[in-house]
Amino acid sequence: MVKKIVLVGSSSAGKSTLRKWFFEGENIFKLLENPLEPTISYENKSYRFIQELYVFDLAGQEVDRWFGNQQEIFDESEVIINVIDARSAPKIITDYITKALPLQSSRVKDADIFFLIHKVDLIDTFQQDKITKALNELKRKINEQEGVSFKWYFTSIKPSYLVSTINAFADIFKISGLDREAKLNIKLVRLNTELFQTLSEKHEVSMENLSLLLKGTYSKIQSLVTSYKDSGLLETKEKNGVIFVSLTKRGESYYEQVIKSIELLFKEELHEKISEEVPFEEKIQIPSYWIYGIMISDSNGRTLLIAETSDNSLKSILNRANNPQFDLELIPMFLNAMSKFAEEINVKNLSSFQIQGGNLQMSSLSRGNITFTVFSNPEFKIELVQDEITAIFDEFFNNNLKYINEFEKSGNATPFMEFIPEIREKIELVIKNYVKILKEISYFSFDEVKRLYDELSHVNEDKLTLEEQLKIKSLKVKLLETILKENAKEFLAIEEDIRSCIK
Ligand SMILES: Nc1nc2c(ncn2[C@@H]2O[C@H](COP(=O)(O)OP(=O)(O)OP(=O)(O)O)[C@@H](O)[C@H]2O)c(=O)[nH]1
Ligand SMILES: [Mg+2]
Repeated sequence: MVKKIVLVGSSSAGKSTLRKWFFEGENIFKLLENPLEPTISYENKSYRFIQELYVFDLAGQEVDRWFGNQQEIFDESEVIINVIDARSAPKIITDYITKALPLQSSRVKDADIFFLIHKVDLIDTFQQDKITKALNELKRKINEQEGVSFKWYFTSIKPSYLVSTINAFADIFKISGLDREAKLNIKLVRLNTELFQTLSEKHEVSMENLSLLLKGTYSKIQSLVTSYKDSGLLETKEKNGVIFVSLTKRGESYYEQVIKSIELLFKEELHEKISEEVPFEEKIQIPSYWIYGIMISDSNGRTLLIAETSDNSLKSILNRANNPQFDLELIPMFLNAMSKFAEEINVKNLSSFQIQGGNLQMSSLSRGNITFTVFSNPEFKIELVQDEITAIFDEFFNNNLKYINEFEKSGNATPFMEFIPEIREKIELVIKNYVKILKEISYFSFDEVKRLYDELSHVNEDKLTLEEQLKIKSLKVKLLETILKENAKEFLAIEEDIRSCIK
């Protein structure tokens, strides 16, 4: 799925410069010495950066239009990056933010909005402090009045600020889930849990009201409702042309047995919704596994197989609420609803998705109707052993086609039971190998890599051939990708090339 990023802000703030530097690897000295032409209307470019990205770079001269009667330019965007000239008076900056922020609640509910106070190299620390104070004050005020917050960063492409600018982008990519291919936004998890919560409280709600209450787009809510309707958890009724949604009896018990526990899984991210009355047992000993377990399920949300790394390792992490009614077997219905959003995402013909919260990471891989989900520690860098995990799934899938076909008809999961010890063993091997890889790259420091990026940015391109210049550009972009993805393996693959350019 292509993700849309919008760069907006007043004229000459540095949007196009940032875009050229970040996505195209353009030399920072050239960008500073030979300014770009002011953008007219907007430029939209697609970049293959971690994933397929569409970047809309809007003209600053028309900023009133973008926030006025042409707001549709922001539709379907994943990330909106506002670039503000650091030389602006603090009041101008806070006014701008006050004007840009409501876009999120009014137009682009699913987008993350960030503010870059750019060209920080042109102001002194005294001015920086003034801006910081004004922004903190605004943050406090907005949070008090509307319960919303915003993220902002000082940035510059001047060499001495480059590393902190990279860190700002890394943060933006992480928060908005762009740092990984096929990563589902945590907001989708919230949408799921709030859907059940709302229906449980209000019993019957129209589709329009659901979309308003859950602050989600109509099409997203519709797709969720359809998915749970297919599983028999929700039902819809039409009255005078209006569609009303309610929980079925099964849906009610599903809410008690699963959703209430899931709400707590992503505690940090969903914190606004967590009420005090749910006892959250911090005391529960959470085993420190890399992988808690795996689950194989079908597109009807039925479980074929659950393999826990050790007894209750998966159950205890998923049921942190200690919900006595919690049922592990019902988790696949939730996974199934999630995978609906990942259907457009295709990685090597296998659709997959990943959700990462403060407590848990879920990585799924589907083939046909069957989904393989790995539940792991959020720190687990699954990409380091992705091939091995895919191989386990492929082997299971290919060796069991007959049983899988039977399961589709009968729901009989008994034949898969005997594979549990085997899968457990294989997962253990994967973890052993993972630990080995971790050791190998333990000397690895991304701060070191960022310094290398800095060195690469300093390479004097004047004496280089056009081909060599292009190579450096593409290496810079690749290097940024590995930094943002924190992928040491990918970095090691290009390290030699980079060092040869620096020499
Ligand atoms: N000192 C300094 N100058 C910068 C920096 N980033 C960009 N600039 C300069 O700022 C000027 C404007 O940059 P652009 O990228 O064209 O600005 P823009 O936001 O795209 O402007 P519009 O297209 O008119 O909306 C250029 O002269 C850049 O060289 C920075 O970090 N530091
Ligand atoms: Mg521009």
